[in-house]
Formats: sequence, structure tokens, C-alpha cells
Amino acid sequence: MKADTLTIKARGWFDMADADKNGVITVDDFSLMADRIVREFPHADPKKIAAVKEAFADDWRRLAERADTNMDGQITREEFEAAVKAATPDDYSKATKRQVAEFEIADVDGDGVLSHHELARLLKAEGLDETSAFSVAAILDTDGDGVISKEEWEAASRKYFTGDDPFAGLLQRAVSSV
Ligand SMILES: [Ca+2]
Ligand SMILES: [Ca+2]
Ligand SMILES: [Ca+2]
Repeated sequence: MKADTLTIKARGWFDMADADKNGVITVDDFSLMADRIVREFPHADPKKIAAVKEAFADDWRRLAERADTNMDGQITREEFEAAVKAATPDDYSKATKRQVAEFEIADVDGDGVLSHHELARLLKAEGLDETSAFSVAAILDTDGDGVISKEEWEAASRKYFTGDDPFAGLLQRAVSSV
């Protein structure tokens, strides 16, 4: 990946992760992101809701371990960008608990795949506008069969973090316009 692509992505990820927009990433941002998803899917199985909350708490702990250099419970933009630059592709090679939990809660009809509509609801809960959410769903449906399979979701999550891919920019624009 090109260095400038990584910097642009790191900025976009920071803005996404700083959910309460107070300029630093803390545990509160991760609870807020989890709450937004849960609010979008209030009738989900309580186990799926618990899994989303736990996955976000877990993601916070993993990020803090890696990025909160001075251990004050806040990750600044500088700390975050340094951590992103120090990360190796291996750090993103496996689907995280969060990706799995997000997929599960968004699969409202429980058929094991996400319709474009189901995925768009998840993405909107994560801050995308309607148009961007459906564009991203179409991009992630790589075989064009009308649904996003677990494999497509995991491949997309990997590519989002490691590739010079087109939809990282799309996501960033969508998020920065919120
Ligand atoms: Ca924040
Ligand atoms: Ca489904
Ligand atoms: Ca598909």
C-alpha cells in the first residue's frame, strides 16, 4: 500500500472511530458505536446484541494496547496514525469478532447472508448515508448474486484495511460528510 493511501485511510478510520467527535478515541466511542448498531437492530436475539457489545469492548482493548502509548485511556490522532503505520498485514489477516458480530446482527432474516438492504442498515448505523451504504453493498457483493456472503464480508473487511481499494475513499467521504 502506498504511504499516502495509508495516511488517508488512517485519518478516515480515526474520524469513524471518534464516534462522539471530541478529538480523541476512548472506550466511550466504542460503546457509542455498539449502541448505534444495537439501536438499528433492537429486535435482534439478545445473544447477538451481547456479542456486538462484547466485540466492540474487545476491539477497544486491542486498540488501546497497541495505540495508547502513554496509557491515559485516550488515543490521540498522532498515537492512532503511528499505530496504523506500525501494523502489519498479519494484524488484519483474520476476521475479527467485531466483523462476525456485525454480520450476525445485520442478518435479520437469519438466512446466513446479508441482502443489500440488511448490509445497508448496518452501514447506516455506522454513519454512512443511504446512497453510500447501498453503493458499498453493491461493491462488496463481488459475485453479484444479490447478497453478501460471509466470505465476501470477510474478504471486504480484509481489503478495507490492507488494500489500495476504491471503497475506502468512498467510506471516508461518506463519514466525513456526517
Ligand atoms: Ca471520542
Ligand atoms: Ca439475511
Ligand atoms: Ca454475493
